[in-house]
Amino acid sequence: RTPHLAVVGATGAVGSVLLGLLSEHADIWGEIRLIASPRSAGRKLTVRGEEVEVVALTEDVFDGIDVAMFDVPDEISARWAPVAVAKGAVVVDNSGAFRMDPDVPLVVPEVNACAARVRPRGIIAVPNCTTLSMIVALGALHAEYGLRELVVSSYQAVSGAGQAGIETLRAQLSAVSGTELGTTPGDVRRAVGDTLGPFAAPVALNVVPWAGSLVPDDGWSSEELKIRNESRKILGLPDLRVSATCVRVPVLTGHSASVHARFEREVTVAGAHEILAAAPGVVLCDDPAEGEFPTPCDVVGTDPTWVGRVRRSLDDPRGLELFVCGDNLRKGAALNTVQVGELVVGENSSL
Ligand code: 11C
Repeated sequence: RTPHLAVVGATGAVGSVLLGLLSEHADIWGEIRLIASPRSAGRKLTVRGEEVEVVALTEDVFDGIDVAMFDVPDEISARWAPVAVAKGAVVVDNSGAFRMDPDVPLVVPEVNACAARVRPRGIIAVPNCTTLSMIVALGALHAEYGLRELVVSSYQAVSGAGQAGIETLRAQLSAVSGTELGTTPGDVRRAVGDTLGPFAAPVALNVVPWAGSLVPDDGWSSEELKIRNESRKILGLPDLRVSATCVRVPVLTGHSASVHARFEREVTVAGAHEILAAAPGVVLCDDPAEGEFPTPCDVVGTDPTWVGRVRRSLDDPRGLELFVCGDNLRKGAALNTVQVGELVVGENSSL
């Protein structure tokens, strides 16, 4: 029979992109049930051209559901994903609650689709949007050259922090626009006052070298360790050397990363171009002489990982430098979730 889908967290920033994707993709679903907190119950959202009423999260909402896509905070997923599984659903979870659980595969279909088949807990996890902004391109390069080390600096959009992040940047931009702020120490901070929202410092007219929470581990942030741990798990490289620095920038949507990747074999720019141009889910955009390189404002709303500024490291024939951009709400979250759900349905035998 046609599988039924539940979307848990349908009203959030990622949830609304997810409903848009379900409307654009081939329609493989029977009922699509929209679920959110009791506060949002009763709202009507459009999916596949029809209005659907949002229902509150309770045990009963998973009755008859085959696949449940979760986009909610970690603690909500931790509590409710096992409930959905107990009701017979396969859960595709976009939170951080299960990503590092050895009994939960962490899946990016272009890189490790096979991993989705082995899911002892009935849950498949989707990586963090920052990992997802680069991993499709790196997976393709790894398959050819053998990845050994990553040094990453992220440039993360405010929508990574959800609707609150978007509203914060908009409010701060209003406070600074048309002024001469940004010319003396602290003037922007004073102007935005207590509208820091989810960020550790003003994000308008600024960059903030902090995302996530402090991990009691010599100053690393949770976001930086997610890049390390998730990249290792997705690529099946438990000893991959990874150093990341996560930075928030005044961009609404579209995460970027500057990546130094070191491989087992020697690399060439022409070889890397060939691999990236042929890789599913990747668009090569690399002609700096013509001003062609990816930027978040050009790639927002698109599906692929965009790669440019490909260079061989000057002091290391096994090193590549690249700049990647991707929409953190699409491939970084909703699109990967939908792709994994479609993968599960495609297996049909194990639903
Ligand atoms: C951000 N990447 O940009 C984060 C948001 O573990 O799914 C996603 C956090 C996560 O703030």
